[in-house]
Amino acid sequence: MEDINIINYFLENDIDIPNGMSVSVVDLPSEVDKSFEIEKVKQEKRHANMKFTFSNPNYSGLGDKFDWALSCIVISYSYLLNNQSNISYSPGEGSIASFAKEDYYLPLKNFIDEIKFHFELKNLKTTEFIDSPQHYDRLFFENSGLGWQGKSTMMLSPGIGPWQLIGNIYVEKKFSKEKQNTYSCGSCNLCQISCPTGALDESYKLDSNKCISYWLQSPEIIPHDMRSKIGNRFYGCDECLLSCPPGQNKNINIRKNESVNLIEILNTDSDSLVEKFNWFYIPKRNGDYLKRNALIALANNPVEKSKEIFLKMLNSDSEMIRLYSIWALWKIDEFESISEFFLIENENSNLVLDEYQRLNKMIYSNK
Ligand code: B12
Ligand code: SF4
Ligand code: SF4
Repeated sequence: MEDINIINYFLENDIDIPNGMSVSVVDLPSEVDKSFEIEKVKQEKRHANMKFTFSNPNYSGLGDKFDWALSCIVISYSYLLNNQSNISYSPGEGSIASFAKEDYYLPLKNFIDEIKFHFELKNLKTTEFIDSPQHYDRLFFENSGLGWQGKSTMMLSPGIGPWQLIGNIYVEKKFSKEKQNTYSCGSCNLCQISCPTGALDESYKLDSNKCISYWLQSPEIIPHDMRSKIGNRFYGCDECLLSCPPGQNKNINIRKNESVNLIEILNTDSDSLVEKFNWFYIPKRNGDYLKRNALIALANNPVEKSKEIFLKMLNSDSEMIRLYSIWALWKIDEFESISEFFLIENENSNLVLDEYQRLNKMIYSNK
């Protein structure tokens, strides 16, 4: 019997493909193996010490993970469905990248669960991966015919561009092969020249040490030059996506990004922030990291009340918050007000003291 096409199979089995989802499939075994490439990023230290897929590249990058798997269904979710009017930002507003405006992984997970359930009823094995450290989600995207890898490293599809999240489900069933495509970015390099930090200077290679999206999720101390480049971003960065021509039809009328009131964020307790943004990747599930992001974004896009709130945050129990409050006051030219409200002699954290002394030195060496 001839293998069936995946879309026809879904139709015949009453599996509805929800709006925004694209489905394709690759035949297994595939001989696709990206372990070397992931390991190379690690060797070249472009992974900024992240764990994720870098913890075990030999496994995460391997296409033929399961002896029993005959196909891998690749599903992508184009999350920009509702066109909304564009906004530009007012002082005090921080931006959230479009993929994190709400938990867009949820519809993808739900659809994958439905497919999994269907195969389980037929006693066929399945294993799914969505944003897991165990699996490089872009692995089969090109082979499945859904699109191509752009110079921004994003997987792009015609009419959707980079605005999609990817999941995979390995199944113990064969389908007919999908058509291969020869899409490419051609001579375009708009993502490279619109990246505010130079993280994409080398085509198809991201240097995470320079990526704003990485730093806003990182538990490390954010370098000074990066803090300014973060601008008013509170979570995620969309610059290399917004500039990408194949995604422009999605761009033109969409609300550019979601915004948050940064002062409100700073006045909210850290646990409530983790609850409010529970779909974000937040190091150690500690909401102070979101306050750190808000301090940086507000210092870069201040309102009149910024000074007042930064001074208030100097009394925080968290050394991280005190450190960034000192920087924030320096950034809005209010460094000198620190000594009026804060006894630096009583500071017991060396990290905070170092930050204060470094900025102090910079001010005096510039005078
Ligand atoms: C770690 C991680 C990050 C890191 C590092 C990103 C990166 N590019 O590696 C950080 C925190 C910076 C990040 C940011 C973002 N991420 Co992220 N992230 C991941 C994660 C967990 C692992 C990625 C990984 O393994 N990278 C390893 C390196 C080796 O992969 P790579 O960059 O694709 O490398 C390939 C190319 O360099 C290629 N290559 C090398 N040379 C050449 C030459 C040519 C000619 C060609 C064609 C290719 C090529 O070979 C390599 C292997 O294939 C995945 C989820 C997952 N489990 O897979 C999500 C994932 C990649 N992220 C995703 C998203 C949405 C984002 C953001 C858009 C979020 C945002 N708005 O802030 C940004 C985009 C930044 C960017 N330009 O990539 C989506 C991307 C979907 C898509 N359409 O591609 C994923 C797949 C999550 C998901 N399940 O949907 N992310
Ligand atoms: S997410 Fe932002 S900082 Fe990172 S590569 Fe894209 S444009 Fe550059
Ligand atoms: S902006 Fe241009 S070069 Fe960059 S990923 Fe999109 S099409 Fe490719």
